[in-house]
Amino acid sequence: MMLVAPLRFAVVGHPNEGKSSVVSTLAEDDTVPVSSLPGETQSCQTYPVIVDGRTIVEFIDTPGFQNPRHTLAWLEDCAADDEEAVKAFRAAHRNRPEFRHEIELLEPIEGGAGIIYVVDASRPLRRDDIAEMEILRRSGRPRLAIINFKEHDDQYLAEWKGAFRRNFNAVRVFNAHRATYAERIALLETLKNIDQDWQPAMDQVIGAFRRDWQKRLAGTVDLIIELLEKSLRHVAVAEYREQDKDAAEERLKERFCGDLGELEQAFHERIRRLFKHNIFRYQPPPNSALRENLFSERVWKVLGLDRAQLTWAAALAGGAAGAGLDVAFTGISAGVFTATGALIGALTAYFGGENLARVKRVGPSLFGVPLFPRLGKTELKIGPLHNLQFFFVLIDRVLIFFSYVINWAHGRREPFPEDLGENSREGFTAAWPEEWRKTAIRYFEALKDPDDMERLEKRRCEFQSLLRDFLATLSGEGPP
Ligand SMILES: Nc1nc2c(ncn2[C@@H]2O[C@H](COP(=O)(O)OP(=O)(O)OP(=O)(O)O)[C@@H](O)[C@H]2O)c(=O)[nH]1
Ligand SMILES: [Mg+2]
Repeated sequence: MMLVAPLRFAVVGHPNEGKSSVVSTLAEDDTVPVSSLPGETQSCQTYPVIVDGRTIVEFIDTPGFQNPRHTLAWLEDCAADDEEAVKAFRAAHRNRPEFRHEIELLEPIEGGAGIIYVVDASRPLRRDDIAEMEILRRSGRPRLAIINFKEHDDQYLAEWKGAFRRNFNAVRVFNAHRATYAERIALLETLKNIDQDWQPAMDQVIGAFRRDWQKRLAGTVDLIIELLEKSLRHVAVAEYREQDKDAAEERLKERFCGDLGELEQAFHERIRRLFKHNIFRYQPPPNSALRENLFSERVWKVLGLDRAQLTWAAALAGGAAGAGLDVAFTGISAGVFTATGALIGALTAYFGGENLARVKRVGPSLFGVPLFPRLGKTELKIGPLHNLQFFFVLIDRVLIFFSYVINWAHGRREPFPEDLGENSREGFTAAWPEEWRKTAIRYFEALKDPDDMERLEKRRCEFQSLLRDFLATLSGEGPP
């Protein structure tokens, strides 16, 4: 593969229009400083996109124009050609504080960077904007205008578009807060087409973005599989004295559920980091089932399979598996959750006796008979929670988390304002085609018998490939 130097794009515009937010989203870098106060960015800062240890493209954050009309007036009076005039302007104003931002922002452009001009088109066009566009046109560098709507107000859009047509090679709507992976790729495609010289390099950039994304999807699939298998195998063990039995049982149940909750959190965090969200931890929308404990009643009702599907699943599994599925089904309808909506308190009923068992006594004994029963300890074991609804709830929660992760633009620093509504079905699996649910159930059944490694491997592979396609679809990228 031919290697070319990384392309550089200077993201420029008026103060406070969202330049830094656009850089942050495009470079997937949440360290870029963004602020509601104009003047946050005072000097140029380069943010590279690194794939497999190699910088493939660089986005340069710049300070907003400070004095565009005076700058333009000087350029108009300058005898030199446009590009030379821009150079001369920088040389002549190097020590003038009132042009400090212009000197700074024009530096990467003079150095050959492409231009991405950001405007918030929800406000009217002003004389300063016209001056800024004219200055950029005179620089002679290829230029893309980005319309970053801060408010959903397009009454000035026609006016803006007219001005863009005169001064830019291309225009795109790109929202720094909401841009998805597919929209980032579409923007790169536009950049590729505004200058023929960029095409080979941009093809490499787009190819590297795509491969990197596929790698992250594959990494997510691996993490989901590991989360499911660890959760469905988890057991908790504790020792207790006979006189503390009830309290010890309660503590163990709580610990067991706590362990599973922590395990789930840890895997969600790993997925978050895979998508380069390193600093900001956004809350999911109010009413999201992700805001609630893994074992809350509402989560088990709104996520996973619905009652008809669980009955169907029981029939599908048949025989021995049916018994376990019955628990999932009747468990919920018979009010297995406590008055506070927690599953923890009611775990004994939910599991049946077999999974919450006193397994062995520890302490001195003779032919199996404890010598000092009041002094000896009993070991109590709980788990594994091999329950179909638990399996589907885990899948739904991790898929919901994934869909929030990939739709958090890195430039966005505030939480999601959307309210999902009390009874919204946020989960995905209940809407899966029947064939997919069957594949998932077959994998779940195979997990019960890990000794049959060949069967488990086969079922796991089938489920992995289903997940890979589904994640690709959720992220707007077709299957690889
Ligand atoms: N609602 C909304 N707000 C945005 C969007 N883009 C940026 N903002 C907000 O606008 C403000 C300014 O964003 P920045 O990215 O810091 O703007 P800037 O152009 O870099 O500003 P300076 O560095 O001061 O010139 C911040 O409060 C952002 O959160 C957007 O797409 N939608
Ligand atoms: Mg800024």
